[in-house]
Amino acid sequence: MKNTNTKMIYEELSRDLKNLYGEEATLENASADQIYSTIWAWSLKKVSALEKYGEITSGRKVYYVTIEILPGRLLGNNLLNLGLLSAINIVLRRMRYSIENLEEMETDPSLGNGGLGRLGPCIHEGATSLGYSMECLSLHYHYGLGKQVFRDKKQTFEPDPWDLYGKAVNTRQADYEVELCGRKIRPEENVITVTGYNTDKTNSLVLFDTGLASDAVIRDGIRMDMSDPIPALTLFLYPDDSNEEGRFLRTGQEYFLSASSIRHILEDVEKTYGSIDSIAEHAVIHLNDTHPALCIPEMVCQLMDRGMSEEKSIELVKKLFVYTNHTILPEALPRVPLSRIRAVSPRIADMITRLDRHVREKGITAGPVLEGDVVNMANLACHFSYSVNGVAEIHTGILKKDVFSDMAAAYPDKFTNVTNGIDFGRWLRHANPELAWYVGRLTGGDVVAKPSLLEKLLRYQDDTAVHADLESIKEDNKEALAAWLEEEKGLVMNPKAILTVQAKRGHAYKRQDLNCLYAIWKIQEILQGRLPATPIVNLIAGKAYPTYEAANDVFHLALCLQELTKSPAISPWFRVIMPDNYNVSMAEKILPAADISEQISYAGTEASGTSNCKLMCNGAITLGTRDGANIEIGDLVGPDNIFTFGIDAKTAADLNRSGSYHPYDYYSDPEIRRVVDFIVSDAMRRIGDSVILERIHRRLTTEDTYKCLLDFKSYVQAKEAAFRAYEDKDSWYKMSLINIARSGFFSSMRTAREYNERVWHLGDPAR
Ligand code: 26Q
Repeated sequence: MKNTNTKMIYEELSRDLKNLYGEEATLENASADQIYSTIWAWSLKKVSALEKYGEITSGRKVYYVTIEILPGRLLGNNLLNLGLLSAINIVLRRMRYSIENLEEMETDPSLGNGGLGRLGPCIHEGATSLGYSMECLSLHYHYGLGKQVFRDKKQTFEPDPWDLYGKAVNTRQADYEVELCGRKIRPEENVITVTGYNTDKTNSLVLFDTGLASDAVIRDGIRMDMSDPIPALTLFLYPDDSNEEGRFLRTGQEYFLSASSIRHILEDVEKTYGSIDSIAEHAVIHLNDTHPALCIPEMVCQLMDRGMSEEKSIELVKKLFVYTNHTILPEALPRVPLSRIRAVSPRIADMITRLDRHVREKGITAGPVLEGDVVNMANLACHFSYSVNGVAEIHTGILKKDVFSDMAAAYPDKFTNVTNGIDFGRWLRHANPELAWYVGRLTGGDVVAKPSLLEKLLRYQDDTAVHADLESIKEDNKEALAAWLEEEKGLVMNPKAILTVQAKRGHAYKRQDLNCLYAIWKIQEILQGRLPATPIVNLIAGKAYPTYEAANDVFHLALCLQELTKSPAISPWFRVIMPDNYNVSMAEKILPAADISEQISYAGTEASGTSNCKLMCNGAITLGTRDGANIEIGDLVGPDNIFTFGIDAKTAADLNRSGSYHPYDYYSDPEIRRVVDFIVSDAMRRIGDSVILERIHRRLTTEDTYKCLLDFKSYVQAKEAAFRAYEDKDSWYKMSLINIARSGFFSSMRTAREYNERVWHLGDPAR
């Protein structure tokens, strides 16, 4: 499979180019667009020549059902997996092109928002590389989550089409129909082949579509006429759910995903094995959070349609499902009125009632499925899955001890931790080729195939020449990022500055506002003549739900600070920058350039985090609370190689329970008051929207749900300590090296392997 023969590649591409654009076309005179299309088609030919795991009938297959999926760009990733990336680059350089430039021509589908959406493709990549049969199932949103555009320093969204990607999609009509809101729909299955690293076997990503979406229902931006859910169903991920029509549409999407997935899985098993009689030996259905939990009642109904008794169907379902929880926040543990589900599918609503009864009849009083007329989706998922897991040690602990404590008592063996992982092919080798090449040389092995090899770097931890090399790689990445930000986003970033990065969904618990409070503190320091030794760039990026006012307000504050820090009195020393439309491909540019990884959630709220792992393997040092996977990072690198601050999860939980936190007590502190009041100062009002700024001020001083003011001083201290530490380059790059060296644990191959050993039990890998 590995063909690194550049001459042959050159000849193949020349021939393909002529086939596409006529005999006159040569690689030397072709346009960038023609070369891109030729390479794209050529890479897809190579991919489709590989063998599919799905066709292998030994062992079980895992079907991973998810409402969000962020695959990122395909071209570079596939070429890397095929072992062709370096060779293609050599061929392209001869024609004065680079693969990086061509990759920019590919759209990056926004079929997800954050960690939950990216985790699927990372695990898929790891599983495929390990030889596991795994299929991801999601929806074919035409315009994704939307493209984030800042207008007047406010977040807005536009449709984000991703048709270029269409060339990689095989569309087929399903053989089955699903029934939704009284209509029979024959889904379209849009299939994308997924490659693994260094393997000639592939898996699939299947995106279901109704085939009935209509642009005619789109109003301005991403607003839609949702009176009829069918034409709107697969247009956008997370349509506005601030009214009942929107909530109904979301439930419709969730049911469409669930029903299509179950029918697809049954058909797949039937086709492969001739019947579904021993489905539990062949299939595991992995629910990525509760959005696809309606798969459970749907499966019972489908099994009964095939002649199985209700009792038997329910018992079988309990052997098929696995549920991963990604958040403990009450507002993200959905409680859906049964009447809404009934309007989407009366049959499913009835089945939920029976499933609730089934649990009660077993004498299990923990976690009712039905609470009056409300369906507790997480309880439904817990009762009928044979395994429930959290995504980091602390998170699984909180699930067991707190959120699902009654369930954990009822089913003591059900709960398992599988700490998240990331794909080192994309996040190290592809995003940071210079570092990947360098660590490959020092460790003498393929760190993508075996990330644990990175440990070998530890022997260079005191080698000052290695420190200098790491510094120069980081500088190159900052230069590249600065050039890209200037060209693509019109943002000025000093590549000589320290780069501290908080890149994640906009959410109150993630505390982008705490980061802004630091920025204000720093601005005040600078205005009083206390200048940092090295300039600082404070980068914030991410998307927030359009209707989530508090998160949108904080983004407005960050954008005001971006404006303010353009002032000549501040900009040479400190700048806030906030590029719009953060997505997978932007992350691939930002994360390799970062010095500091901001992971500042309120302790006990961030299930795991995955940007923390991506930043770690790119040599950034974590500045974080004791939360999510930060704790495991801290354990791996030791306290000298991480900057930890703030109260811990236990203290936070006690404080939440006692209700004894009053932000005003902290606001009374003159230093904190000066910082907080700056939000509503004349300087800020001139730049921003006073109504929003006042809202933020009021929230912080009267509610401060995630206790920014409590952690503020400790955050400032830790951040300042990090900046001071940066001044001693040898000790900084020693820390950086130790972080890279210990990051192998967070490989998604390890995650996939643990899922297999503890949860999926797929049997012998197919390779
Ligand atoms: C729920 C109910 C109603 C409407 C929306 C939702 C909803 C939507 C999105 C609930 C959750 C999400 C997304 C959650 C998410 O991205 N969680 C992240 O998952 C990562 C992968 O496990 C973790 O690393 C992050 O810590 C977690 O925040």
